[in-house]
Amino acid sequence: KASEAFIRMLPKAELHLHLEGSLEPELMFRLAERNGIQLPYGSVDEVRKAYDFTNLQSFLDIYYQCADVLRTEQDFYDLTWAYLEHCQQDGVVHIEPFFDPQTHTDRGIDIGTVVSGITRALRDGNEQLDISSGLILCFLRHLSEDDAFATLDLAQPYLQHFVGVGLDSSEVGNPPEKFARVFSRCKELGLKRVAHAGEEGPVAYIEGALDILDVQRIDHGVRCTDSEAMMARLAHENIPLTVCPLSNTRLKVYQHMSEHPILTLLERGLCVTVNADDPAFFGGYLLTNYMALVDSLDMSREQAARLAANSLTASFASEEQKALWL
Ligand code: ES4
Ligand code: ZN
Repeated sequence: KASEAFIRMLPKAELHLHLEGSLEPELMFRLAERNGIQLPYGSVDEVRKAYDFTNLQSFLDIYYQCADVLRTEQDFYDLTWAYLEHCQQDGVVHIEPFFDPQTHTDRGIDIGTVVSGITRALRDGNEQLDISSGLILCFLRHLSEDDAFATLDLAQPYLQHFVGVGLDSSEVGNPPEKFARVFSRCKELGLKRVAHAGEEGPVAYIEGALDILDVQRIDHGVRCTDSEAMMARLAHENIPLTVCPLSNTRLKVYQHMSEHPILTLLERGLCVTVNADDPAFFGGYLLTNYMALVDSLDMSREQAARLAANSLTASFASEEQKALWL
């Protein structure tokens, strides 16, 4: 079995992390006070008790509500910096975090405020903590494709700050096809593409993300286990899956971690990676996710090392940078 000290020292990338999902209740209260906002919760304990989810939507309802405390450039800086400190603790050397501009622009926050706060922290993280990064702009799939196009227009002045685009929020009923045109435009703009698919949604959504959105990675993708053909395709085409163990158990994709298929997929030759998704809501950062696999699935040192290497391989870092890590 792998130890925490062993996994901490493995160089790792985190490729599936929503910055808004790293908002800890303590910081949420601090920002609410700083911005003169009344929260619907009386204490940090009360907040944590509310984080008892039954599925993805029950989480998203609370997640979007919590994000309302984020108002100023400094708020987005503080949020991102707090996450970077956890990365340093966990031995993370590279991150490709998500942010959801629509969650903020729909509340009247300027996208420049959001991007500036996040990128200033990422720059400090690079200089002071030696953590490299590539930011990913996610479109909310419960909103329309026109809304996504409008968001891309708002983001136009900041495109050089993004390595790619993603697709998140309520999966079932919002298939990848809905965003075919905007993803095609993003490809023309030279952006990489990823999409949440096969978290709660069917294998057909993984297929749509690959064939219609032309994504380089699948976020979650665990429901590929429903299809032998899809597992074979993901292995053969070397499509990385950014798997989030604690997220999957907290959102009841699996009732217990012992049922999680990540190591089975690893042994079948898929490029699976470990990620925290929304650590402030799901009970832990990257190292905690790795340790959950040790505790419930008896993950070996060799498996942990392969998962860590996969995360670097699956990243959008340069081949030169990867050669230095691997
Ligand atoms: C998310 Cl776990 C998950 N799935 C889809 N969208 C999301 N946004 C934040 N966390
Ligand atoms: Zn996610």
